[in-house]
Amino acid sequence: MDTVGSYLATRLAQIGLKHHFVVPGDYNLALLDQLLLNKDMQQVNCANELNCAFAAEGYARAKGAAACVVTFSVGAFSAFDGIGGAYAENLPVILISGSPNTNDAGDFHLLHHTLGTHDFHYQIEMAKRITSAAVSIQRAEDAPRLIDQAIRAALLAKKPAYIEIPSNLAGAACAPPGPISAVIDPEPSDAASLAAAVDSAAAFLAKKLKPMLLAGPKLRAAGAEAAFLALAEAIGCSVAVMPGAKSFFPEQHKQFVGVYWGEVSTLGANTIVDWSDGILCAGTVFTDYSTVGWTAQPAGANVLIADPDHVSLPGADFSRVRLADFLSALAKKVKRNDATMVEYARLRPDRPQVPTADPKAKLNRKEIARQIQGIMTGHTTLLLETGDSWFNGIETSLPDGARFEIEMQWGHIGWSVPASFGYAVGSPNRKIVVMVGDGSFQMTAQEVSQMVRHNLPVLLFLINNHGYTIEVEIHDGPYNNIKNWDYGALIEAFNAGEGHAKGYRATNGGELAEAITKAATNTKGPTLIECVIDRDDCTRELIRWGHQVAAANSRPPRKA
Ligand code: DPX
Ligand code: MG
Repeated sequence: MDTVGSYLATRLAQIGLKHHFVVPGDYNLALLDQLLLNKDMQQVNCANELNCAFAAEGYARAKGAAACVVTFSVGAFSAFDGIGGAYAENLPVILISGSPNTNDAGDFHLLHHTLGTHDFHYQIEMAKRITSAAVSIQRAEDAPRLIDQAIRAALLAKKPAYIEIPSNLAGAACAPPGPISAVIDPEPSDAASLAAAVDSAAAFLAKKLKPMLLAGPKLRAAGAEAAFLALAEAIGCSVAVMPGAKSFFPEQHKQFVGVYWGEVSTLGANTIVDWSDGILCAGTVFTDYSTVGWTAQPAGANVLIADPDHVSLPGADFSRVRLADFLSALAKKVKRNDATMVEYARLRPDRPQVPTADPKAKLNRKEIARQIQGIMTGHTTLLLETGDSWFNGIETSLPDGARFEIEMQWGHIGWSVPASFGYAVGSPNRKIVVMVGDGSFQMTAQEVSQMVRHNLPVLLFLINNHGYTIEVEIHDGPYNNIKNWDYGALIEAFNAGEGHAKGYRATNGGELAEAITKAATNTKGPTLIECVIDRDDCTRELIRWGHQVAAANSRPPRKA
């Protein structure tokens, strides 16, 4: 026989997890013991549950799925924020929470860490809103069915799942796991719907004089990057990506025309999107942010939307069509049409050449971006935190193999610190580079200490512009000022005599270059480089984008 905890551990290992992230608490201690018995997985502690959920979120970006284990209410409520992020960002993070002993409800006990009422159901009710499946195991014999059901739902939907395990059931006996195919095998497309969708899409594209492709953030979750590339090469047309899909199509590919983000696009992507008469949007998500305050949203008769399990085009809709199946089948049916590439050759702006700054001149964000560009390789994963880091980093040209992570849908400042920790645990052979603002860093800074603990050489560029600059551009006030910290000293304080973190402060280009050189030699721990710039040194793109988003946010209410 297995136990509920060992069953869960086996399933997590079988879906490819080599680690799970935890914060202990008395409701989950027996469960953590059971998970530790599984030698295929390591247990990784986090400093708090918000960071734990974000670490798992980052791990899922690297490995395709993740798990985090927290205690009841005091832990789970914090984790919910990161789980909401995983939901928004289409990442299957399994949240596991310890919960009250199964006898307590019937005994009418009041319990610690709860709301102080006899109701212990509120947590699963809350979890249901931010997961694809939420289960509570109240009898050990139900565990195999409920655990399989929750994990499968998460993997299929690429959304989180929630599993609640009472403190007295983690070690209780249950049946051993059956074949893992029951959990991981994908749902096939409906064959007839797929064929009809492909026929309609091929006819749609054939009628267009200037077709092109636009990749969106859900493309990776749908496992459709390779099929998208195949379709792009079959048509030979221009390919733009949304900001949340940067790196989902190789940027060195000759058909890559930039990041499409309305008027703040890179490489003139918007000019070709605006010119095209037939845009196949794969996994796109149009929000106020990604449409630049609703000023740039492809829609109408020229647009075909291919979602992870659905295709819609003018006058037709097809359900149960898996995106990868659709794109691969379509690639075999389309005609070559490179009109958008011919036009793009005329429209293509030169890549902005940023001149090297005088090494003694006051540091500015352009020089920071220029130097970060210089260290990008095919092994780099660049994580951009919410803030002007988005705009500073989005222009980075990614060499083949480089990856890029952004949390644009949830946009929780502070995400990048724990997420880069989780990502580094999941992908120890990649070079992890983070661009994070001072305000964001202050939210989750303590997770750097886990990078120290695990000797992870994450490289953090902390852009100290002395405040919440993006908010300054959207709507300024005294609330956008923050307390300055000595960031380099803080990082080294995490060593406490047993770590290799290094902190540097750069106020000019020369100091930055020197810090980057030193960082390259620190292979046993994180390096943080505080980059000090003026409060109003921000990108033109942030100002334009902030203006449009502010206008969208402040639309007056409609008259009744
Ligand atoms: C807030 C944002 O310093 O970056 O480049 O200076 O803007 P910039 P910082 O990290 O400041 C970030 C700040 C306060 N957003 O400008 S983007 C509101 C916000 C959020 N997430 C959470 N709370 C508030 N995005 C959790
Ligand atoms: Mg700032």
